[in-house]
Amino acid sequence: MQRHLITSAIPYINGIKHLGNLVGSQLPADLYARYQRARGNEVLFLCATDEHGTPAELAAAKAGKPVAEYCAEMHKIQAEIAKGFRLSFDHFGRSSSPQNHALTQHFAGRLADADLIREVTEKQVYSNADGRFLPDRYIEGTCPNCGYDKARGDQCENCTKQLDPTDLIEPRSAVSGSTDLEVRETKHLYLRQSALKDDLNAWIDSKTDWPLLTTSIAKKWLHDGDGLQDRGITRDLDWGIPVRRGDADWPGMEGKVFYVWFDAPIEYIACAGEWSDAHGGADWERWWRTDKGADDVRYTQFMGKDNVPFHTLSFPATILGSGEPWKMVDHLKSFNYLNYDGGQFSTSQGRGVFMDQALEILPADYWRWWLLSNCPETSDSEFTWELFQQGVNKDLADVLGNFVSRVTKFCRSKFGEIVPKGGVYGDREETLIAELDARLTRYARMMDAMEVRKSAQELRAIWVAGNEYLQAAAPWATIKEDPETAAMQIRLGLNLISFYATLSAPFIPDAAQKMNTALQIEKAQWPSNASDALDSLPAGQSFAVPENLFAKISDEDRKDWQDRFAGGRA
Ligand code: B3M
Ligand code: ZN
Repeated sequence: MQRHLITSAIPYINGIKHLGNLVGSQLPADLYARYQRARGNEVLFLCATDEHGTPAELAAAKAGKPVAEYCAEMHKIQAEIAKGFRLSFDHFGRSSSPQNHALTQHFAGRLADADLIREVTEKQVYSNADGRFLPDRYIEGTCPNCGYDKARGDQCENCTKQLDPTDLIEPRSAVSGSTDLEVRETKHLYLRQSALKDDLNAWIDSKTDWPLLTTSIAKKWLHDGDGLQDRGITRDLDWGIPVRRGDADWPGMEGKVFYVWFDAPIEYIACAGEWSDAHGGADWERWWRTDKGADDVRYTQFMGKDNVPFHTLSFPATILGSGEPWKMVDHLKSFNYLNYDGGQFSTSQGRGVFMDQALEILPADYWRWWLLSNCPETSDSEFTWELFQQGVNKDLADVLGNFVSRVTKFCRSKFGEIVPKGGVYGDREETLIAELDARLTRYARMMDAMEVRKSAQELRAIWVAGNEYLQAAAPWATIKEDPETAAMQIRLGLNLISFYATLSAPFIPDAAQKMNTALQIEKAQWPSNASDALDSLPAGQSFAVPENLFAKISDEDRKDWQDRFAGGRA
């Protein structure tokens, strides 16, 4: 049995996420976690809300609430929506947890002891119009690297370069738009990433099986231009993790907090502690400390491409610099962007479909299937209502749903709600089984490799093979001459439903559950081969015709939704 530690990038607390966020990290991470569990492996799947930084402060101010209260409420809302999408986290934590406070301060202390932190008196942008220091994200301007004119002070969205606000050309306040900015002096801590450059380089070089998207971004920021820069890891904010050196005060750092990107990835570890506290003190160190059993853990991270530099450079620098035996990521799966109807999804502009709205109009499986089978894996991809309607209607309703309904209803009308016996499988069945065997192997290989789209293609092909078999075998015709053979064909069909339920569950868990319930299967086993799997339902076992698994999306619905979402969210 393998052990898999799986984390998804932790979503910001400042609002409900859109479908582009979902498909870039949490959803594929869930697919992988469900698959690994189905293979009988031990899994710890963690996610959390990312609660610090200016986005949280400003969102709370906008909502007219104290920031702690706002975060607690939004965490509950995000957790509820995650459940709605069937995201099967073992724990959905909070980066503001006491565990993360302690661990973040611990790491800072270790880094300081290793002489990897320096104090810098620095100039910071102060907005006279807004009467405050402007956090990095709230300064906009032109990217010095690529010329994009809406680059933020922490990072350019367009070219992914990590920036400092003073790098921006023609900076302005994103709060008020004011250009009346001045630079004032204040003291901050810097993580000396540059001192770790060789270690980071060697570590990244050892990751020969990483996707190109991941390594190319990492290598770019390691070597391009002036290379790896030291990063400021403190901010002048009220809300956040107070700057301390382990358990001790940090003279001169009073009133400052750690930068959100310093403590957010540490929450991956702290979250395991939260999980443990919520589960009767389960041993979390065997997942995270290589000196305490985590050396045989395989750790996979999922995230959008804009998060890659923080996970390939900054966070590894924190871990390597601590000199402690923490588990480091083995595989980093990153995604491009999903676009919305000819433009970008945008939280700030309310453009696109948001997770809560999606669940109001259709159940989770519809979204899970479409998003995963069209995920922005090797390039950006696009959501349009037409494509969504086509994908759902064809794959889920016409192919899978229709198969299940035809087989079970035909059986009920001719043989009753009992698995019929019939004769032994013939040539047509053996040909199908051989095809399914090859596809099963390939499907598992693609799922192991986290090739999401290819896995979806293979699963679809497995559904199609059953449909084609049914069409060719035509039990409704066979039964007139040869009821024995028709019974055998239907027995194969019922077995196929059980096969589909197991293989499809990582993508569409609710539909899989309905299929299993209909067939009275309590605990599905991952099939070791198609031949055994298609001969597993005992003749004579009763079943119940399930309600229709998927309804088609009508043109009328599609148009309604198109209009409803065209205006953006308030
Ligand atoms: N919250 C950004 C994002 O949601 C950030 C990820 C943190 S992962 C440690 O895209
Ligand atoms: Zn840029």
